[in-house]
Amino acid sequence: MPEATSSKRARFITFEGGEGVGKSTQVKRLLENLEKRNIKTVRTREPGGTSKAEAIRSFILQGRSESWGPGAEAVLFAAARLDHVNELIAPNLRRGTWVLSDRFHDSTRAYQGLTGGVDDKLIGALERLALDGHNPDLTIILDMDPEAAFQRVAAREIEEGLRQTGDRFEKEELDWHRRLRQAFLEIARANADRCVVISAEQPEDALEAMIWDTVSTRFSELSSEVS
Ligand code: T5A
Repeated sequence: MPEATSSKRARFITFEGGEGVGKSTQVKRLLENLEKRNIKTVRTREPGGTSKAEAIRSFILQGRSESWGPGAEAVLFAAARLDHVNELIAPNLRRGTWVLSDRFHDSTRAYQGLTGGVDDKLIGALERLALDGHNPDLTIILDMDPEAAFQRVAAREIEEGLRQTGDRFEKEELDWHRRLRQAFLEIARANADRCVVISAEQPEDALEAMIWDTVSTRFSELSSEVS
């Protein structure tokens, strides 16, 4: 990452993992914990974070790129990321604001690469292009059985009146998500200095405490901040 030698420099933390493991919930909680300690922090997400990247998000999540295949989708995610890095992540870090991102480049490697079959060379090239040296300082991978995570998402959707039953996921889909889980674990093994895997199968408060412990241990400057 450009500049960045002082122990007081702003940090870039990403959250990764499968669907419904609790990333958004914990990104919000970490933001609150940092702000309580007077650490200026922004929270963002991928795909998204800027107006151009949010437009790409809508296009992809509406299923409009599905027939293009995982290679073209990897390129779209990278295009969104390039704007996100240039317009939001890099400027905030430069001005000393910590950045928490709900998903980042590991999602492309896990979904489109390791699970979707896109060639590692293309994934690597897209990472170099979009990140331009802005690697996360820490990546928290929330890990849990996808079946249990689907139950959480189904419960939320029932609560929001979006669905009536909890049996949305077919076995084939579940197998795909099991492979996705292994992909994130493989990324963690290959990037052991950057990634920390935490079990997401625990109550929100306990998970929050474990994440805070991980972050404050990793960044010793936090222990000198007023709580
Ligand atoms: N994608 C993305 C790619 O394919 N390639 C890429 O490069 C990128 C960047 C994004 C989609 O795009 C794909 C991946 C995704 O398919 P999204 O809507 O952002 O779409 O999808 P998710 O990231 O999966 O978002 P979710 O909101 O579904 O999951 P979260 O954020 O992990 O979970 P969260 O915090 O919203 O919690 C889900 C529910 O569980 C409850 C919450 O209250 C909520 O109801 N919950 C808990 N319940 C019990 N115990 C806990 N500890 C809980 N924590 C949360």
